[in-house]
Amino acid sequence: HNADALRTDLMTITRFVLNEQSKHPESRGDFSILLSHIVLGCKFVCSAVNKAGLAKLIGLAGETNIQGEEQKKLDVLSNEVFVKALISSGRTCILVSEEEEDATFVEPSKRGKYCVVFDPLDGSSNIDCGVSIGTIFGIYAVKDDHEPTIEDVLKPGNNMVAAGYCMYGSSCTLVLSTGTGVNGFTLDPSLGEFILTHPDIKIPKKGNIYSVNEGNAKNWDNPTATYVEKCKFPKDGSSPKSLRYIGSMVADVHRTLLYGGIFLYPADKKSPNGKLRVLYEVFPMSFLMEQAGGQAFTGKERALDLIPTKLHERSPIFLGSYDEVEEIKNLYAAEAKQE
Ligand code: P6P
Repeated sequence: HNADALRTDLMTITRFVLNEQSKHPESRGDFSILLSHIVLGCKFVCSAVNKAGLAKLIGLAGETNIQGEEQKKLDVLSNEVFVKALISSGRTCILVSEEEEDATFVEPSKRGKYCVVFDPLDGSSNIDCGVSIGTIFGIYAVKDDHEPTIEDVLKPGNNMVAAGYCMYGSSCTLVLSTGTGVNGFTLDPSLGEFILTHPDIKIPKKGNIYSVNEGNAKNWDNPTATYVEKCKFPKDGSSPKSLRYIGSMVADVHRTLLYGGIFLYPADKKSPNGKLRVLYEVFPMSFLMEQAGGQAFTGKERALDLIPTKLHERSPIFLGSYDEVEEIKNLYAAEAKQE
C-alpha cells in the first residue's frame, strides 16, 4: 500500500513549496510565485539543452542552424529566458546574471521584494561534449516598497533566503534550500513536473573524493598543496582519496553533496581570488552545503560571511563534508599563525 501511496501521492516542487509557505501564515505567497517562475525557466533550459546536440544549438553565436536561423548561444538564450521569467513573476526588483555586466532593475510596475542572482548556464563550455551543466541561483529579500539599489545585492551570502541549482544531465535535477534543509527534485518529462526524489539531503560528514583541477597545482599556495598531497599520500596509513573532477561546478558540487568529499577551487598565483564568482556560484553552493550539514570556506573566512563589493567578484572556495573542510581551515589557520 505504501508504495502505491508514494507513487500516487506525487510531491511536486510546487506542492512542496506551498507546504513550506503554509508554515508562514503571514506569507502572501510571493516566494512560491517567484519559485514557480524559476522552475519554468529550468524546464525551458532543460528542453533546449537536450535538443542542443540535434538542433545545432551548440557552438558559437552567429552560426546558423539547419533551418538557417541565426543561432543564439545556449547560455545567451538561457539568460534571456530567466530574465523574462523572473520579471514576469512580478516578484523581483533586482536581477544579477553572470551573462550581464550590470544589474537589471525591474520597472516599478513589475517590482517585487526579491533580488535574484544567477548563472543561467554554468559550465557552458562543456555543452559541446555533452557534459552535465547547470543553472545556479541565490535569492535575497528586500523590505517592501523599498527603492532598490545595488547595495541590496552586495550582501553576504548569509543574508540569502534561498538558493539552488538545476543540473541538466542524464536527468534534470533541481536542488533547493529555503533555509530549512536541502531537497532534490527530478523532472518527470512525461508530466513536466519536478518530483521530490531526494528529501532532506545531508552530506556525509567525511568523504573519500577530492575534486580540484590538478592542472593548477604548480600555482597553489601551501595549505592547498599540503591538503591535496595528504589526499594522495595519506600519512596515517589510510587509503588515498579518489579524484573526480568534471569541470562543471554544478556536476562536481552535486556529486559532492550526495557522495561526500570536498570540492576546491583555490586561489593561485595567476588568479589570487580563484575563478568562481561570489554571488551566483560561491554563495548559493555554500548556502546549500551548510544547509546539508557541510561547510564552505574561502581560505580566510566562512564563505557566507564574505561581503562582496563588486557584482562579478571572485573568491577561492573549499566546500563539502564538514570534516574535510575543517582540515583545510586548520591548515590555513596554521599558516596564518606563522605569518
Ligand atoms: P577550470 C565552468 O567553466 C566553471 O565556471 C565552473 O562550472 C567549473 O567548476 C570551473 O569553471 C572549471 O574551471 O579552470 O578547472 O576549467
